[in-house]
Amino acid sequence: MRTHPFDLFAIDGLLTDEEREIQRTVRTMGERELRPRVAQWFEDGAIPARELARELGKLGVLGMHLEGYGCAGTSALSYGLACLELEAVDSGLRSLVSVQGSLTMYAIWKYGSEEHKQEWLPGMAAGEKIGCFGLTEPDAGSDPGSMRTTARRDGSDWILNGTKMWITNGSVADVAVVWARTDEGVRGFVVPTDAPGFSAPEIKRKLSLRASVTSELVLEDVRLPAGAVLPSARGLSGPLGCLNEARFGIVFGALGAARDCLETAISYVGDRTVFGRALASYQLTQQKLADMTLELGKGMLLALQLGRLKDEGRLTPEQISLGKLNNVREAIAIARECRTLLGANGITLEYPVIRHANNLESVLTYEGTSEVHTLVIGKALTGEGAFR
Ligand code: TGC
Ligand code: FAD
Repeated sequence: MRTHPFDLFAIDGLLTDEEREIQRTVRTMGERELRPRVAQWFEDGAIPARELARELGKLGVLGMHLEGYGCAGTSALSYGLACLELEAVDSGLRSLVSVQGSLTMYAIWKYGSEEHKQEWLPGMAAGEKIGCFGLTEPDAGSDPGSMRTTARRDGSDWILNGTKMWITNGSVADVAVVWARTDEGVRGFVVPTDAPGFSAPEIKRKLSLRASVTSELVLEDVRLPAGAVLPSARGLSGPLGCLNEARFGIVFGALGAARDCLETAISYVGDRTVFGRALASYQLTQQKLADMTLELGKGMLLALQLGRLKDEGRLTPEQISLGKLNNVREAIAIARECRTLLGANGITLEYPVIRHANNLESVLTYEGTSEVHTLVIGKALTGEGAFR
């Protein structure tokens, strides 16, 4: 008899009926509809983004933790569990959902005018419209405060110029939330992607997150009306407030990828015979499995604690950094260890493990690198900022 790693921690007992039901629904859809297709998307480096967005909209996961405007209004913890199940299939799918719901929709929902909300949120929740979030630039990633994209006034209009880099969903988006430097500090703009002067060339030749669209955003004298600015976001705290939301989803999501690797490895070592016995029967194998189970379970307990704090309105950015740093770091370690257990089979797309491991390289870097989150925690502990 085999016990599932999460059952050793009795994780299910820590969830409400509603949370378990949401998790089960997303898992079932992911396993039935997405998993059979995802290895091919990864191999091709191409996804049917519009079709996928509609399927995810129908599932109700786009902006699911937001209230009103066609959004489901679930708890944050339920959203985290949905991210976990999507990332168990592929980090690229969770990325699509994070960027749509936690970054672009959240920016509009939190900082936008009533017109912005009415215009974009219902269509985005349904997956009829796709959004992207342009913060990073070629020369400003970890340090978004050094961004060069500008927005200047021309009468009552705004004129945007600059380049954003590594933007998820960029070339398939209908709307981009673009952050730019103005005379009043950093402001956010709602940019319809058919605006003259806007283009979004796709970034090719990625070896990670291949089942996800990544693009540049090029803004050449993009003229926007006065109402395009997000009225309630001023300064860097605007975009960083959105990152808190997406990072929270990753705290859970990364564990989905890790769980999938561990489940695959446990099944594999039970079937694989080496030196006349099941690979599962060797002490070295069992030590690997036990160590990975410990890290997966501890990561889940941390995620649940952060989820409860978020639902109580008590979660701080520093706590999100704890979760993002730990859970992504452990997830990638688990993926790599599982890869060893699968031997040569571990390097093919016949199994999900190398795909997850490669994806997690991006997850380690985006939404704040491990180094950035380490420094956030360091600052919280010492009171000393060590970023510059
Ligand atoms: P600093 O001087 O500390 O702060 C500037 C202003 O922002 C406020 N603030 C925050 N507000 C909300 N949430 C947070 N987490 C915040 N952190 C800081 C701060 O209070 C201040 O406000 P005010 O009113 O006084 O002006 O900023 P800094 O320039 O020293 O930078 C701090 C640092 C390095 C932590 C920050 O810049 C950072 O997080 N860098 C990493 C950038 C990043 O994560 N980029 C992600 C881009 S999006 C993406 O990757 C999507 S991937 C696709 C997917 O999600 O699937
Ligand atoms: P850099 O900031 O140049 O960092 C390089 C190295 O230096 C890293 O190891 C970093 O940790 C380290 N470093 C930086 N500062 C310090 C310091 N003070 N002390 C010590 N070490 C330091 N961005 C968006 O805006 N929207 C998106 O939708 C989006 N999607 C993405 C999708 C993918 C697949 C990827 C890979 C990235 C995406 N990003 C997106 C960009 C992502 O957020 C950035 O790549 C990330 O913030 C790091 O920036 P950078 O790549 O410029 O690295």
